[in-house]
Amino acid sequence: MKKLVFTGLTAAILFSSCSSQKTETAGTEQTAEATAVQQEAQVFLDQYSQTYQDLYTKSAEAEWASNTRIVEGDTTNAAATRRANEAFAAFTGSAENIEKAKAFLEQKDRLTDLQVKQLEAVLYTGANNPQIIPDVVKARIKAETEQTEKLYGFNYRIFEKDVTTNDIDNMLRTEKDVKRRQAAWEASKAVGPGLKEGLLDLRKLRNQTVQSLGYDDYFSYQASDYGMTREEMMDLMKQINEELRPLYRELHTYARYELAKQYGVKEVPDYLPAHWLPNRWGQDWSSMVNIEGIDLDAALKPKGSEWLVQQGERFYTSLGFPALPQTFYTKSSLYPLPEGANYKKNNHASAWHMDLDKDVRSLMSVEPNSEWYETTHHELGHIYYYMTYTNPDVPVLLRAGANRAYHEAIGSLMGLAAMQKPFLAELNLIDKDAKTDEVQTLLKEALSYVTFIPFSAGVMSEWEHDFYAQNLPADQLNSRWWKLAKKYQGIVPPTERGEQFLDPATKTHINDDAAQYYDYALSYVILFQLHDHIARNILKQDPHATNYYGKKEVGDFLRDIMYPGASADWRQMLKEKTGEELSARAMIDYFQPLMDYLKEQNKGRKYTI
Ligand code: X8Z
Ligand code: ZN
Repeated sequence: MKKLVFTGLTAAILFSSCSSQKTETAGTEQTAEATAVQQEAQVFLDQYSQTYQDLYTKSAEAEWASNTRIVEGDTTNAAATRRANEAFAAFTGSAENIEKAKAFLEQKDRLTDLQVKQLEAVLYTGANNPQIIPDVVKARIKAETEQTEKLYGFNYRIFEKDVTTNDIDNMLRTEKDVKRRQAAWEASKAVGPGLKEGLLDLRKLRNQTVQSLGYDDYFSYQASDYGMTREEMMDLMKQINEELRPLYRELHTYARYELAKQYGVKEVPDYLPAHWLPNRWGQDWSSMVNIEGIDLDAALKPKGSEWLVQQGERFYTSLGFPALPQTFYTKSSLYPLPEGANYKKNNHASAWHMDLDKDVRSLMSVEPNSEWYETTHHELGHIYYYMTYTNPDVPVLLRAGANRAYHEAIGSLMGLAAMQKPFLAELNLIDKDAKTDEVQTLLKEALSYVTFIPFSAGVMSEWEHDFYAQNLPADQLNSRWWKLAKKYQGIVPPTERGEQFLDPATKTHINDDAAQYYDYALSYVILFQLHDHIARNILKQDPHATNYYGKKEVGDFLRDIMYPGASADWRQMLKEKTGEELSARAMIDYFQPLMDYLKEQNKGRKYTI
């Protein structure tokens, strides 16, 4: 989750980890004048940061209430959230703050690198809340709160019975009857139409907001956080997609034939029907494969939900990270609501840095199965990132990831590591001596990580790009979605999905984490780079069969990455830590052994994408 990480950066400047080094300037000799400017800038930054932290905390508290307690017809939480977010916007977007930050940045050469980064963060946040157009910002805040409430207040129903999204997901993972699968899939999309008006409204408001401070559109604004234009970001997405395409093509062919067999369908379809796949959006197909000797779902069930969270924490502490603060457990909302509760909560997992200090929380609906096992590791990655960059060397305004993708990568990396056989054996979740099929294991992983790329780098990124940057017409929203799903994922809907539906809006990020889903595609690329380095150079283990457990050197490596937060330059960090530029090389290498197997399996089969 990144909902509440408002800070961001645009420039690539050398990282310096010490906030008190006010005398070091970017290359120029220290003069009395420079010292004076630095002091003045520091006074501004200190004051700004204090108010920022205070208003941020209030906004986070209000959002937390809004996301954990959604009562139909009760607008108390929503109203409080709106007020808190308006106050945050009024401050961060105030003309005075923006002008001051700009003026200081005109004297960049006299400031420290850390000051420059903070001032850029001030401008980045300000651009999302400019008070030269206060009504637009207010309207956006209102529309955002309403959209989230609509999405998470929705009553999902299958065969006239109320169900949760966990129920739908479980059904899509296990149900063999195609008709029932279709009912579950369609039920999951029923929330879309009610979100259409709000989303169109949000597009207009999000674009108008950032345009007033010079960005082309909201997608460009989000990409600028990486120091990239929207064209550069889309080129990068295209490249990642193309690099993984040969493998995806094999997986797609394999899945069509295997699923047709499984569902007893004689004629193998050219494109995968969306309701055949074990995930609402076809982004993760891993539960298609059961590996003999590794039945994680069965092993986790008797352990219970609490165990999953505690085990996640144990993994991190085994690497030398501290225990979670007690308040994490007392203040988080980690499990599904009790049956019959008269309110709802946001059911998509997220992690929150409430006060940009010690109050860290997670919002989940953990059930004891392998999907939540991975998700728990993912969320704790965000939590440990928060805890690690909350240190005296990182000013409040730079308490964010090296970039947003790093924030997503750490926990997903731990999730990957926590699924590997030697690790599972150490936890006694599988029998140490069980002979397991390595190819099947790799296939299962590919069905999670590789299948995700066409969805994230392709469908999601391109749809949002077109939506925000090209003003995709309101009567083409759903048709464009399915055109992209066919092109990138090779997936088609079970029946015609006209414009009365809005299937993209069933994905939470489209509503409340807009125009940044490429973060996840990049995070997968980065996580394989990190994993490759950890396995080969730190652990001296095969990347396919690692055991990070108890390895302090791995913890040290990750801590060094997380410690500076956004005061580090993300490109330089990657180079320094892995010896490589951003590249899908490690990911492709990892899955290379699978290619031969899949080609063999797919011999004589028809390729359609
Ligand atoms: O949204 C998430 C996390 C929260 S930041 C659970 N993820 C993406 C998704 O579910 O679509 C993790 C991987 C992809
Ligand atoms: Zn995340």
